Amino acid sequence: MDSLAAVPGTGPATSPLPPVRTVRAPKAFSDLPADRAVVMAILNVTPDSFSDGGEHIDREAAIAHGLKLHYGGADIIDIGGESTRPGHTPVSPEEEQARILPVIEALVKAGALISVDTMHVATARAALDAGAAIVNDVSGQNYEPGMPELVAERKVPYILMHSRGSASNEDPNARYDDVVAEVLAELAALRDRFVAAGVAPEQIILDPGLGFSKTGEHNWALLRALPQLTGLGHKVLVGASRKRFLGSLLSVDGRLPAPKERDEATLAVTALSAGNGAWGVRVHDAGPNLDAVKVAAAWAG
Ligand code: PMM
Repeated sequence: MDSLAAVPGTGPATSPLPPVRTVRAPKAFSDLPADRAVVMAILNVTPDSFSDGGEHIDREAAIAHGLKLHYGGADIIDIGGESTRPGHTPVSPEEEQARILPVIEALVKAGALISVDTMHVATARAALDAGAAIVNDVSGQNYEPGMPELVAERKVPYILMHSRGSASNEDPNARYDDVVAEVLAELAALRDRFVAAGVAPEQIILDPGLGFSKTGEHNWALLRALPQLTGLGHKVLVGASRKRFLGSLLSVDGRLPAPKERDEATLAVTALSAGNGAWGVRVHDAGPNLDAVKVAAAWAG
C-alpha cells in the first residue's frame, strides 16, 4: 500500500502527488497533441441537456466542473448554453451568453482551451471576445447568416457538424437512401460554402453529427465510414458520448441504461474512432477517454 502510494495517481486522496492525468493542458489550438486523438470535454451550462442538463446551470458549479475537466484530462472544453435535445426550450442569444460568458472567462483564466457550442453568430462572437478559441456549430444546413464571415474574419477553427436541422431520430429528415454518401456530399457542399466565404480549408473540422437527423443505424453506418469521412481532407470530430444509440445497443428487455451508464460503451467508440483516423472525440468523461485515445495511439504505433 505504502509503496504503491509512491506512484503518482495511485496514492490515497491525501497523497501529496497529483493524479497522473493532471497534465498541463493545451492553451492554444496549435498546442494540441498531434500524436493522439484530442479529447474535447462537454460542459453544458443548461437546465435541459440530455446527460448533464441541470447539473451545471449554476455558474459556480459550471466553473468547478470545467476545472475538474481541465485538470482531469480534457484538451479542449466545449461550453454550450443551449440544449439541442429534442423538444428543448430555445434560448435567446442574450440568455445563452449570460449563461456561458462568465464560465468561459473563468476557465480561460485557468488556462483552458475553450470551444463554444452555439448556433448563434452573436454568441460565437462574444465567446471569442471572452477568450474562446474554437466555434462548434451544430446547426448544419441551417447555419445562421453571418457565421461563415465571422469564422473567416477571426481565423478560428470551426466545427462544421452535419445536421438537417434537428437532434431527433424521429426527425422526418432522418431518411436516407445512402446515409454515408448523402452525409458526405452534404458536408462537402457546406464546406464549399464556408470556403467560398473566405474560411481557410484548414480551419474546418468536420463532424458527422451522430443523432442529428439520424437513427441509430445511420450513426453506426457513419462510424463504419470514418475513413471515408477523413478522406474529405479535414480533421474529423466524433460526438457519440452517452447518446441514445449507445443506450439502445445496451438495452435489456427494452430498458435503456441511463446516460451515465453508457460511459464504457462511449470509451469503446472513442478507442475505435481514434483508431480509425478521428482527430478528436467530444465526450462527457474526460479522463477515461484520454486513456482510451492513448491506447489507440500506442496500438497504431
Ligand atoms: N452533440 C451534441 C451537442 N453538440 N457538437 C458536435 N460538434 N458534435 C456532436 O455530436 C454534438 C455537439 C449533443 O450532445 P450533448 O447534449 O451531450 O452536448
